[in-house]
Amino acid sequence: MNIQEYNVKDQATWCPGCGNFSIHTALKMALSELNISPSSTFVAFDIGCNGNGADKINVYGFKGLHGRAIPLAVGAHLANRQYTVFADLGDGACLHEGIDHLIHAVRSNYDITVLIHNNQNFALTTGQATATTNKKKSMYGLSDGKPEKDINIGELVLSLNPSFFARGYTGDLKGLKDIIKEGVKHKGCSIIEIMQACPTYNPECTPQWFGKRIKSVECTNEIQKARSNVIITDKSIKVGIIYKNTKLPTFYDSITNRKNIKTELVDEVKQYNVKNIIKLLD
Ligand SMILES: Cc1ncc(C[n+]2csc(CCOP(=O)(O)OP(=O)(O)O)c2C)c(N)n1
Ligand SMILES: [Mg+2]
Repeated sequence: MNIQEYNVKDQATWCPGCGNFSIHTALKMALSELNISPSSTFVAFDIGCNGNGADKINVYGFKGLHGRAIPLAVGAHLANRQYTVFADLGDGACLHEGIDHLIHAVRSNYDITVLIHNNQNFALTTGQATATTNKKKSMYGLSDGKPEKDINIGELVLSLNPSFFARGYTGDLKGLKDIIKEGVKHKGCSIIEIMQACPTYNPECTPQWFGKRIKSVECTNEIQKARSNVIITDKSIKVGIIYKNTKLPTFYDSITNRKNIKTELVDEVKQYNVKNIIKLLD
């Protein structure tokens, strides 16, 4: 599939140097190389700078409320599993407004790919602290830094016995594209944390800053090993397919009453004429 197929006429409005350009390009490259057409792809977008890309890629999409990209993606996929389904959201949406959805998506092992744009702040609302912001960093409304502790996305996800966790970096387009491809191919809930450059609200983390810390790591199926690999220190941020367990059944495959049924749920929806019910309510 030609990559041009996923392009739209409108140009994105992100700041120069924003990692969202890289994430969109990596997603298009991954879909193109996997030969998945725009009309077979569904992306649930969130609110934020990431979500402002909702109409900047030619796929089926839905932009929901803040923190709700994951349940939208889950619903779309359970209704029609022939689509390749993504949830695309920011660190704020994922760890604050919608953290419950991340937890349930992992424990349910829905067969979707979750792209978490981790720019370490609530960017669209001009740089408030999130659970991934460096604790000492002065942020909008919190000049002395945030009072709360951090959340490491990898540690959280690995504590839930996931089937796939990866971490990519927007400065490594090819690496990110390869990770997204593996996430799509994996049967189960693929959580991909993307370390995202944000030159406007996180200018300290320059490409040089990331360059010194980003280190690639081999995939493991040993959870303890993966747990040590997701730890972020001042010297290292490990990227790659960090953990994969191909033995866990997906949510749909665990539903006994759907066994051997060839139709999709969307094919089974009946049309009802509600006119008479509405009349009764008059
Ligand atoms: C329920 C709810 N809370 C807060 C907001 C305000 N809001 C809009 S965008 C945004 C920041 C989004 O941050 P993040 O999810 O990290 O995405 P980014 O802009 O960094 O890509 C916030 C707090 C909202 N729209 N809805
Ligand atoms: Mg953010």
